[in-house]
Amino acid sequence: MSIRGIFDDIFLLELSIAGAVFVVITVLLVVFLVRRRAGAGRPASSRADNIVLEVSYAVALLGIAVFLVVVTAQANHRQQQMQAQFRGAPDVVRVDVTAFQWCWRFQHLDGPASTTGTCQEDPATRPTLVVPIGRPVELRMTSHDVVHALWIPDLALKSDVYPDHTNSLAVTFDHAGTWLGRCSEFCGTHHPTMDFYVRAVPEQEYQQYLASGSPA
Ligand SMILES: [Cu+2]
Repeated sequence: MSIRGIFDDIFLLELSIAGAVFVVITVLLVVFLVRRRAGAGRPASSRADNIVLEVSYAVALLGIAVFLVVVTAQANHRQQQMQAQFRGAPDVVRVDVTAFQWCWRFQHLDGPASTTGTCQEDPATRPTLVVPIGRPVELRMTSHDVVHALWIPDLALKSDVYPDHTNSLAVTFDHAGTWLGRCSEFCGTHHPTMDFYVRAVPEQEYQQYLASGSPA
């Protein structure tokens, strides 16, 4: 199970519950509308309350809310455990990530490789974080100025990035690919262009990158 997998499971569960609530409410609404129209002309019920029905409804809602809180906390705990395991792995790849107005710098602790760029306008000048496939990668993130947030939408990874503080995200890339990363915290004029790439490559290519300092 990956971090993305845990996220997908919880999202699907919550979507299913939301969908079921929508269907139940819609069906009840239609049923009562049809019944009311069929009985048009009859006086409306003078009954002011229905304690059993109202209490049952409140208990059902409370039950759903408690269930969602518990399963979400459990999923969060599983993610934290997975991240702790990645951070403690002997072959973990550590990268210092610095956010600044308005781009990113990635400094590999395994070697001299450091990547930055100009995020604005031209995609060719965006920085690319190169990581190996199959090894845990820990991103240790801080900001040079204001609050930013690192977000890789396709991998369901997101973390705030603060000045004078280091946040950590750990993840394993199990296949080769390139993903778009963004800043998801409004941080000033060029916030919308603060994009970067993450590229997962085989170990040998990663070692070449570390030695040369530039993506092959
Ligand atoms: Cu931003």
